[in-house]
Amino acid sequence: MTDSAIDWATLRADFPILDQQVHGHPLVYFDNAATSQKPRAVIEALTGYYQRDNANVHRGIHELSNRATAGFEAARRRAARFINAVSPEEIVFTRGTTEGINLVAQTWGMHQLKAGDQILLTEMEHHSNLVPWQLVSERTGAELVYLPVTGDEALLDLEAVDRLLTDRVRLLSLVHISNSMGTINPVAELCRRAREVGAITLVDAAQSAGHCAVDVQSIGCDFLALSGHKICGPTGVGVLYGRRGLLERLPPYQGGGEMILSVGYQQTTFKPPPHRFEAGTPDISGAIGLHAAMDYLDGIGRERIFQHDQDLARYAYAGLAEMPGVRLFGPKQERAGLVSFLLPDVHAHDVVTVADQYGIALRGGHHCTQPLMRKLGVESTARASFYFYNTRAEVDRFFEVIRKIQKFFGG
Ligand code: 7TS
Repeated sequence: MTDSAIDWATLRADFPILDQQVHGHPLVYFDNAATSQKPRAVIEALTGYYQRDNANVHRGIHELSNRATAGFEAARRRAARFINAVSPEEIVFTRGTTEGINLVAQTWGMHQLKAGDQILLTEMEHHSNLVPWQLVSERTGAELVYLPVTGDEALLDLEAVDRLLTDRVRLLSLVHISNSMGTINPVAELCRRAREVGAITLVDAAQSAGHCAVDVQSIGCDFLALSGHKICGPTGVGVLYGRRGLLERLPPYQGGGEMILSVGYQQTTFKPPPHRFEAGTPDISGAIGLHAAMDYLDGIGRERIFQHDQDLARYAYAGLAEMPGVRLFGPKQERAGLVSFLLPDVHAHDVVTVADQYGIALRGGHHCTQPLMRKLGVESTARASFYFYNTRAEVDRFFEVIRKIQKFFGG
């Protein structure tokens, strides 16, 4: 299929939710960084599973249980292909990116780190890649160190890497695409540098996995976390990739059924990864829905999705830059599919509230990057985040409404 063969309007029709009016206006959904919408293929995979196959996994010998188990494990193999893991044993199903990072923090972090060690993060991390490490730091005495961000463009200060990435660093954990700024970080290069000092690496792929090609082997990371709901899949399911040799050395995360080989009253032996990390009944339907989402996205091609989203972001950024007094955040050049901005003298929440009255869904706030907002000297920004079902016509509608808001607030 050539680029011109992609009919984005037809793809849009795969998303029933987009065809509705909100407050008397056609819905313009620009809150995709928070969660994406779901195509019919995913909704049907979920209902199909519940209508035909629902049973618990890994325990029954009856037909429905076998089907549920087969569906769940097929989803694991699909997830491995989606991020080019070497084997499905490297795929742990989680609730999402947050749980994936917490799993690494609680298993690897709590057991491996000690006073004198350093954890290297960046100043643009989402709270879910900050707070788990603060908890580990409090318990182990390991120190948190941050790669700085350079002002409103929010690029990583790569010159600081030489200074900060020393052999005291045991872990580099960083975001691939910033949810509040749209920065795309050079994760492969940074993972390579981290390996040179013997550090392990974790990539937060919450904003990248569904928006561009993500290949754990070419990135060269040890761990990578993503959320199903941001990549057209259901809420409540996500993936943690872990390099096999490393997963095998980690202790369990939670204890319970499904993750054991043999249990006595005093002692238990655990299954090998990935099952060692999946205590209790997993989100079976979620994994099956996620399988359908991954098929759907790769049917379009993530490179194409990236081009499309980037085009909308460039268009939106250029349009906002022409408006008087608008403060724009994130890279001027290579940016992912979102824009983060502030109108002069209008609170971001007011922008979002008025836009909603015109059917446009934005997000305003600190976007769970409070320390970064403080560093930039703001409380919040307004954010429009795009996906492949959004159009330039919708961005034009957004411009119209932003002009109205500026007029309304006397800008
Ligand atoms: N990491 C990044 C970069 C994110 O953008 C998010 C969610 C998470 C981690 C956490 O993902 P979860 O699925 O475990 O909650 N980001 C956003 C956002 O930008 N607006 O709402 C949620």
